[in-house]
Amino acid sequence: MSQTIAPDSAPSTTASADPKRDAYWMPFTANRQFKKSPRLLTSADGMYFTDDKGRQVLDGIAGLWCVNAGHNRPRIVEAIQKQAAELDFAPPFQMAHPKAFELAERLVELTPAGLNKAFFTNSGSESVETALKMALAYHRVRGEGSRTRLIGRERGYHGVNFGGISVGGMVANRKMFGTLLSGVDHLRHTHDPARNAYAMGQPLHGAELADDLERMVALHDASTIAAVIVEPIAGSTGVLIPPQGYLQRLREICDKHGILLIFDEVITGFGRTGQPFGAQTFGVTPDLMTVAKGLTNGAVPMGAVFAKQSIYDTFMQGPEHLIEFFHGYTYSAHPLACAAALGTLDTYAEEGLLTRAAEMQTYFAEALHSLKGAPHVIDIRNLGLVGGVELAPLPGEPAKRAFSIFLDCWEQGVLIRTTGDTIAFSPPLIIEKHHIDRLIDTVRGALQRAA
Ligand code: PXG
Ligand code: PLP
Repeated sequence: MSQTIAPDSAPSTTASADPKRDAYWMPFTANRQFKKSPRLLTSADGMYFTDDKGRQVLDGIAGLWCVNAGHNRPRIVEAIQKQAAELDFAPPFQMAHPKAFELAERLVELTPAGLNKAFFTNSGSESVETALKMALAYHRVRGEGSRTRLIGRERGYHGVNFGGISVGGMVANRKMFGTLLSGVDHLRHTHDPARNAYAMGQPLHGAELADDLERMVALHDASTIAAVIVEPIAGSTGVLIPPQGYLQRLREICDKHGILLIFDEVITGFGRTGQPFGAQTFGVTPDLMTVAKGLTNGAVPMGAVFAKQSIYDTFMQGPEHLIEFFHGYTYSAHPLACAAALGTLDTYAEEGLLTRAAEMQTYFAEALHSLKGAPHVIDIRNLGLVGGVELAPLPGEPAKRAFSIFLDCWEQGVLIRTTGDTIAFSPPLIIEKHHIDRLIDTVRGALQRAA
């Protein structure tokens, strides 16, 4: 007999200690373990969270790579409060509200030259779906509808929707979900500890890995390839900094073959690398660029896709009364999100935060690299205010050692993030030297205590 799904009336076998914690199915979380010993945050200010026991917890990861200006910033709080009382919602299709236009104008002053059109979404995942669809539709409108292939990269993270996991390269995020989008291929990732371990900033070796794209052109023919999507720095899969010359090479090959280059700047956007966008730090301009997270300082969900003028212009053909791009979200350019983003941009501008990572990166890099030689550490990677410390895995138990470091740091009042056996740092850009010292010293202590 085939297995059947238990009737809803069957008693739960997974009930948590506290029945009030049963209903919430948590994302990307070990639900049963978490509910037995939850970690709850109840408020936040500046560099610190407060937990439900009243402890102060230093935020070493800007929430989840998003709270770049630190928590509870007055301009953002006021903007949201005011907006909620003034205009709660405006339909985004065939209608608009003034702040959507204002925000787009403000944003394209910050983006790399040429990326001067902004399309709004509600998350990084939606931004990725939007950019992939723009790329496909762009070629089709131009009369090159045979360009349907999308190229991603191993160890890429592009959110969790079907397009994003198709071009993404995190195996755990893909393997449960069937055959995904067809016609997708992947470049090799650039992680090469044998040649690049403990590199400060951009590693020396690996520009030639971009030539994988030439191999794909040889295999599939350029006339079938629409776009390549990469993160300038792969964050979620362990902080992989692009080798010197790699992104330039990718740009050149894309240009040679008429392939669009998409940078997924959901993590690298809004000051993380020392310039407003990674594209500027690395000196390579993509055709489409996805952002989210730091756009509103994490305060209201919002994402965006920036497109080159020429891409936008390609869509603006045909009768003027017809919709040019059949895509959008109920909450695209939501008034609360626009208000939060405007408050965020004001805060970044007033405090010089979009270039502050460049000022802090030497101190941060030296502190981070002082962990070389600490127990279990096998590589350290950094750029701007992003850091990765890779640990040797416990034999046969990948990710467990790093997670034990995460738990130890949490006990010490410091929030870090681990992915596989890499500890990731991405502190708010307001971080001061004494916070960096505490962050690194706490991790050092945890490494010394760890099995
Ligand atoms: N692209 C990139 C490059 C990202 O880093 C997304 C897309 C998806 O964004 P949303 O807003 O849909 O989550 C991301 C998100 C981690 C971690 O632990 C990183 C992300 C999300 C969750 C965990 O590093 N980045
Ligand atoms: N599902 C249904 C039934 C809907 O009507 C809509 C939007 O109207 C959606 C999904 C998409 O929702 P959203 O626009 O918030 O992504």
